[in-house]
Order: sequence, then C-alpha cells, then structure tokens
Amino acid sequence: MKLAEFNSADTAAAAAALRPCIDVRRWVEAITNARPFASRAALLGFAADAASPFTAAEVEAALAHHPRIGERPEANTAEASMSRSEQSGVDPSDNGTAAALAAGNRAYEEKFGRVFLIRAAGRTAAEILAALHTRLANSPAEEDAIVAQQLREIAVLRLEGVISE
Ligand code: 2AL
Repeated sequence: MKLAEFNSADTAAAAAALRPCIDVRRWVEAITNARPFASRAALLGFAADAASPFTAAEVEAALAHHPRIGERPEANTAEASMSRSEQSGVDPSDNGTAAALAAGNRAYEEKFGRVFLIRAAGRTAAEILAALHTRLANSPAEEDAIVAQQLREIAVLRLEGVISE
C-alpha cells in the first residue's frame, strides 16, 4: 500500500494493514489516529515509538502470533507469509540446525514459559542459534526487555514491507 493510500484509507482498512505487523490494539490505534504522515520515514519513526513500552500483557498476546523459529507457518495469511520470509535464513532441510533450534526452543520455553522470539530477518540460522544460547543465560527481567525490543523491530520491519513511498 502506498503511503498516500494509507493516509487516506478509512480507519478499518488502515488498521487491517497494520495488524499483521503486530496485533497490539494500542499500537494500531495510535498509528491510525496519527495519520496523515508526511513521509514514510515519519511513519516508521512514529511506529517505532508507539506503544513503547509494550505492557507485559501486550507482549504475551503478540507472541502468540509468532511461530517458533524453525517452524514455518503454512497458513495463507499475511502474517504467516511475513514469518516465512523473515525465516528465510533458516534452511528447513538442514537437519542438524533444525534439531539444535528445536532443543534450544524447548530449553527456552522451559525456563521462561514462552516462545523464544527474535527478529529473524537478516540473521542466519547460526546467528539465531547463538543468540538463543546466549539469551538462555538471561534473567526473566532481561528477557522481558529483549523480547519487547525484538517485537518492535519485527513490527517496524514488517511495516516497511507493507507501506511504500
Ligand atoms: C519470528 C517470526 O515469526 N518472525 C521473526 O522475525 N521471528 N518468530 C520467532 N519465534 O522469533
């Protein structure tokens, strides 16, 4: 969608474009209400700041939309297709990496009680695995801050893909 189109779309259409980026109502509403944006850069800057910080409940709700790294969602939705493309650095036929990611995901979920989340776009499987192992040593409070930041990065990157100049 072009920025001009996004600026003049009705609220429901603008919100529908934003929701696959991160399904947090406060974020979606803040952005739709702040239109029109003078430039794509202004939109992306506003989006990075909106709803910052996310509340713990918003983070938990948003996480539910993210499949585990290494598990490519097959649904025919905007969200699933974004996740597949973000995980393009993870080769599903590489069994060794898949097993290491699955083991790391299990350990992370056992320790923190939620899915391991990382901005996967621009990262290789090896980088993701290294980050997973490093983050396993974190405290829950350290992870809260990292997860919120990763969600923001994913949302803004997705928005870059959704809105063109
Ligand atoms: C994801 C995802 O779906 N996209 C991304 O960048 N990271 N999932 C995850 N568990 O980190």
